[in-house]
Amino acid sequence: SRREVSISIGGMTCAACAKAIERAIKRLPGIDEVSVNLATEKARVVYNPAMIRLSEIKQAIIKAGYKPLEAE
Ligand code: 9UX
Repeated sequence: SRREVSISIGGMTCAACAKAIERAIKRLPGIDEVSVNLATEKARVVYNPAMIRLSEIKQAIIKAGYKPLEAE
């Protein structure tokens, strides 16, 4: 199955920040699509919930140096 989530992210100040988060998420298992929007401060992620948990995606964002906030 596939799940789409929008995660608000704090701490991005430039386009390279957004690209760094995209790279950090893309290399995780079970990720189908990622796009990070600097203007809205959100990441849209499509993933396979049988392969990865939302909490693991959030951990990758933290590890990259940013702050995942609420997800919907
Ligand atoms: Mo440029 Mo964005 O150093 O943190 S990547 S501001």
